[in-house]
Amino acid sequence: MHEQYQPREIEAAAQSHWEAQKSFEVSEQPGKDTFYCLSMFPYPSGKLHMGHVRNYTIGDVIARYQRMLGKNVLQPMGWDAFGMPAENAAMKNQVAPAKWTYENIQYMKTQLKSLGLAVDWTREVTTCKPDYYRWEQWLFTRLYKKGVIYRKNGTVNWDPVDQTVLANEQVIDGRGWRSGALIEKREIPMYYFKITAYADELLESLDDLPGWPEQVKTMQRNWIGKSRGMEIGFPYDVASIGSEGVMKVFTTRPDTLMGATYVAVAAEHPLATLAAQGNPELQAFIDECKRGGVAEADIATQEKKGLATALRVQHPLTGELLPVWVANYVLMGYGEGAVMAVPAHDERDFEFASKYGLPIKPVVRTSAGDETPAPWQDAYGEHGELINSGAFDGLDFDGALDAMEVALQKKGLGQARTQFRLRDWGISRQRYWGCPIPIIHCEACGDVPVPENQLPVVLPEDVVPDGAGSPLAKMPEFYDCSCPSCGKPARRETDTMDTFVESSWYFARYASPNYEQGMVDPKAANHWLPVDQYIGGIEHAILHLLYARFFHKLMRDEGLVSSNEPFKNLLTQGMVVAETYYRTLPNGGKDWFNPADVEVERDAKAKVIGAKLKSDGLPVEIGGTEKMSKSKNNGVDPQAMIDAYGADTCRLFMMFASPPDMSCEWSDAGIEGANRFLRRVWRLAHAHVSAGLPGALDLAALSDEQKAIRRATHLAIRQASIDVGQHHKFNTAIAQVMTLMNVLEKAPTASEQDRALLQEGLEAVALLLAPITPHICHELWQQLGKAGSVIDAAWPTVDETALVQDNLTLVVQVNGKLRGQIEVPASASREEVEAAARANENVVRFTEGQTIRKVIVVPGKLVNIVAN
Ligand code: ANZ
Ligand code: ZN
Repeated sequence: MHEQYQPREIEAAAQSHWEAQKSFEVSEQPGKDTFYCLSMFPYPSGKLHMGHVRNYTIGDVIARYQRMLGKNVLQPMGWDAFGMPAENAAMKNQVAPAKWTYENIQYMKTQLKSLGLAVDWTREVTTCKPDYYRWEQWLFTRLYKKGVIYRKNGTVNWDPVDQTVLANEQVIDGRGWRSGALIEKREIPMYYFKITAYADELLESLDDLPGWPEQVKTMQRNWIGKSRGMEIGFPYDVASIGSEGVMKVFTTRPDTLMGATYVAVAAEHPLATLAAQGNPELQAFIDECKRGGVAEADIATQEKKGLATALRVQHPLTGELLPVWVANYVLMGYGEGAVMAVPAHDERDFEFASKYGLPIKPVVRTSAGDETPAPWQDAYGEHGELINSGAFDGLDFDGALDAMEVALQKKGLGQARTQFRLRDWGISRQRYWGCPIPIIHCEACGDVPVPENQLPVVLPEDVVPDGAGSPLAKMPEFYDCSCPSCGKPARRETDTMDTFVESSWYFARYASPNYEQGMVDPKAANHWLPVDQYIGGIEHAILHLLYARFFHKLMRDEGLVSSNEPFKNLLTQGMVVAETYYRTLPNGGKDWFNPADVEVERDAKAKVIGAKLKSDGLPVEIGGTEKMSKSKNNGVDPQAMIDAYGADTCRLFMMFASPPDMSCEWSDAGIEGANRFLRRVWRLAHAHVSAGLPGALDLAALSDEQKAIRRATHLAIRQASIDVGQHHKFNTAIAQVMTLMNVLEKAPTASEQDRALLQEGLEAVALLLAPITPHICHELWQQLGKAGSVIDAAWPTVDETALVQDNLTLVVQVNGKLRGQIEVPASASREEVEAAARANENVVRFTEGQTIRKVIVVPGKLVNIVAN
């Protein structure tokens, strides 16, 4: 054993051992408990960042711990390889997205391997490879035939200069991010997954996921947004509209019906189209609305605007004529694309009516009273007793709903309805670097799914996009084809799928990554699924997790998997944050400096009080801790840290800095500390091993002092087992090992018994740290003379007899001041403890000439003597 801790050699040796032994390759083993541990797979952006390192370390610690519990653990890894960054990089560097992506994968794979992850690399999945996306296309064609996927027109952001469709995040202040051109809304045909058909189940089965954070379930519930309400019909006023008909609205507040003072429709609503005929001003407004962004957040915050029309509809109960407005805050894609406006009780309607001088009629008594004077108050939206509502006056919310429903149903103008906020999932992207949609357009036959024997539709990999429209749409060699039904010349779809589709089922493919007869081998999939522990960032709390849950149910309904949910337990890791430093530029902007280039000054309590740039020695401002990001230039490159300290130190630092679900603050001092601790462990082990390994421990012959050491070992095992097993609190588990190390470092080594005790303690240290710092523990285990390697060792168990204490040490205070210690048998009575305390020589000295008024005994801890 080397005297010095040399992480480079140790880590290389452990990794080649695992590789040679195929330690992490797993297969289905009937009868053995399985544990499927999955970290969200990375996008191959180029290199790992600290967030990756944290995510994969957490997953690895859990996987290794479960393996030590005797389970058959699957921990796979792969690449979420399609997506826009590859196209952007391609345009910037004139290299094909495929080449860029595959090179990134190669590099990042070596980085991941250097972390020493217990990953079964034979199961690596790369979503941009045809052997993967072929099955996505296969499922697409099945679902299309079933009607779970359908085509309809959808609204997109259109860049008229680049002649391309932009994603919401590529539209900045209404302009294209590359061209700067004003963005238009366009209607184009798109393919949709009917996720709304699963809305109820997606909502309800959240209740079957006790292993998910409440916060994430709430976010999913809100996103699905089930609201109970009513569909209400407003009959056309034939005089102004020119025909008979009913305008429908969806409302969650039928109780406010008597307060409706106008109705408003979306720009795309048929009544808007009708009103615009011969009304150029209205037509211009409609065009303007259609141009705006399509992101829902924009619509919620944008200024409410509208235009009156000459059209009228009748109030369904009173027959009163209400004006029809076209308003930009009404969405075509939601409810009926029309609202009954109740300005007294709806904030958007209130703002609109105030602006355009429309009547505001309160019909609910709220905690704010019977009136709704400006400005808007949240209380106006409360439920309450009905007023100004004729026959409905005095009813409460539920009573009003029932009464309104009866009254409306009599006229055939109302029906209870549940509405979901969730929309169908539009997956068509007019992009190149994605999975081709397997559809052929034939003039005679329409949309024809590509037959199974013609799959996959392979994406050509040697294309460099130029940013002006989809390259596939300019490649006849791609789109020219013949119709699978009639054989006539036809055109292949050139849109690709949303990259969220690939990440919606990769977890199932890992079970049988090389299976060629289907999307998954049902036997393997059902053996491993559902995932026992899923780990990833909170930024995926909504879309990715919802789509993956949806896909799992789609696959279930195809008979591919038998479970209802893909992820039994979910851990959302906190962010990695670091201090930020900046100088304010003359133009008011900020110039951010990387922490590595800054020297901080600390006061005696290690609090940062100032900072200077290393290069010029002049001060910089301290900007507080923030998520590591390019924009704040506070990222720390994990590779530099691994190169400098080794993977074990980085892993230990990350796991010790905070519990996994909290944010983790990067600090140089922290990583130094982690490294120092590993060197301490090494030093003690080295000293111990150099003296020759001791014989067996003789439990019957332990002195009290020796019993205390053994007790420390087993206390550490007990606490660390609780911390890791029940709460994923790796930080406190590490603290337990540190406490144990303090004891072991001071332990005597004179006798064979002493050294046998130290051996037991060091073995416990190696086992408890093995999931966290696997390389050093691999080496320690061998050096401690253990047979087999530590990854095949079992998690240590507590010897309860070691925890029993014969004697207790109690602190003795006189008037609250520490004056000494006493040693008493663990079985001593209160009286015996008190007597021992009174007899303590310090106590005698400090109470001399005084009267003892009271003796307080805190069992197992202290005795306080009150005297004066
Ligand atoms: C009258 C009313 C009175 C409303 C009131 C609210 C408060 P959730 O809960 O999100 O489903 N709405 C309906 N369709 C709309 C559309 N296409 N675009 C914009 N807004 C629309 O919201 C349902 C409420 O949103 C409905 O209830 C409707 O306004 C509005 F005191 O109707 B309410
Ligand atoms: Zn045809």
